Amino acid sequence: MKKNSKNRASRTSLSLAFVAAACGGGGGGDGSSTPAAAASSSSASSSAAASSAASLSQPCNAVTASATPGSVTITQVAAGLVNPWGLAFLPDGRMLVTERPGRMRIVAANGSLSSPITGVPAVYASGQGGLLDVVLDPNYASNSIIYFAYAESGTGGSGTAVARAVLDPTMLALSAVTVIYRQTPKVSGDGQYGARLVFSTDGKLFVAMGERQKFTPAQDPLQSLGKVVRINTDGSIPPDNPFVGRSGYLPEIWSLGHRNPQGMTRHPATGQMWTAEHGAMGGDEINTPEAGKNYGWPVISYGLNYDGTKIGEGTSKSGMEQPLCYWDPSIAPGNLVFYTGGKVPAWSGNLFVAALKDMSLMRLTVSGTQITGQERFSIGKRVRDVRVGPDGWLYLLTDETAGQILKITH
Ligand SMILES: [Ca+2]
Repeated sequence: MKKNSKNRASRTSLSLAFVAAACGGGGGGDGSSTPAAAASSSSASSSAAASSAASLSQPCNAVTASATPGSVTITQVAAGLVNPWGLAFLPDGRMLVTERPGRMRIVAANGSLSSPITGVPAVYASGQGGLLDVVLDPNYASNSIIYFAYAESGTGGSGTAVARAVLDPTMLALSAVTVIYRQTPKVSGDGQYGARLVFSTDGKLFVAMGERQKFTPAQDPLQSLGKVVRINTDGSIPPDNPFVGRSGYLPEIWSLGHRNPQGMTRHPATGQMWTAEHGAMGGDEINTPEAGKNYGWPVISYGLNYDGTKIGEGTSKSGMEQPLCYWDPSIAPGNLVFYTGGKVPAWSGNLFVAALKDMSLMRLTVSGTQITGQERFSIGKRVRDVRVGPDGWLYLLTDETAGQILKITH
């Protein structure tokens, strides 16, 4: 399968009309359980407000990227995956892929799928829940350890959990499966688990988790809903975490006030984590979560509730961080990654963002922690994950029941 996707440079510049029209109607979120939009978008007014105050954020697509815009080629690498969620490249070039219903498989470079890997724990496969992200240990080549996130049932409902396991040399079985982290508390419903896993340069595991559609727990420092947490690989808490020793705070918390972060990646030069999170109706965000800081949900947001009512107190508040940029209407961001592949020099250091609802791949140009432009590539399928492959090209997972791995070349 091949098709071309033209950029929208000729249509855009700074037009607010483009902001409102390009990405369809309101409604963000992830998956079929997302409520439908009940009122018209607020993009024009919130965008205008943002541009009038330098301290506020701006729409991610306020500027159209100009560096080597143009078409990309989309090639199918593999098919037959059911709602694939997370992709990790193995040292030999094969891919370890999760499917949300609870399976994990090895995908060969030629696209052939292994049988499901045995030993994966029971997952709560409902709504947005199931088997989610997977990542290799930094020393995987010598220890064969992997980590994965999933929705787990338990007292009170369900919640995000993180397990580690050894991938057998046959690549067909997990052993020594150990749950190293559980989001607390478990709650009802099947939405907004997050969850992405990324190692820091010093070997700590960052876990980005959603607020389970419960709103205020994202601000509660005694719950891990709506938080980015930082843990050791055995699940213990690093003593230099920002809230260690502070009464009334879970010691694993790195940052607070997140809604549903389903994208997280490490900046290749600075080592800082960058996240993408779903807003409600509008208000999807890119953030760079810093130790101990509060990212505002549900007190501040650039989106509206699905019934069109205002969320919290507005778009800014003292003591709460602004996103680097936001999307309104929502694109429903999946994962994101910095381009380090070297095949397209003009993409070097650009941030690529998977978009579910918008069925696209966004290329954001970046200067420091400023988003300076956006180019949109239409994929035509819900895009869950984006990674840089060992061959230097981009690889996507499509969030479909007939899900694919796609390769993006330029
Ligand atoms: Ca925020």
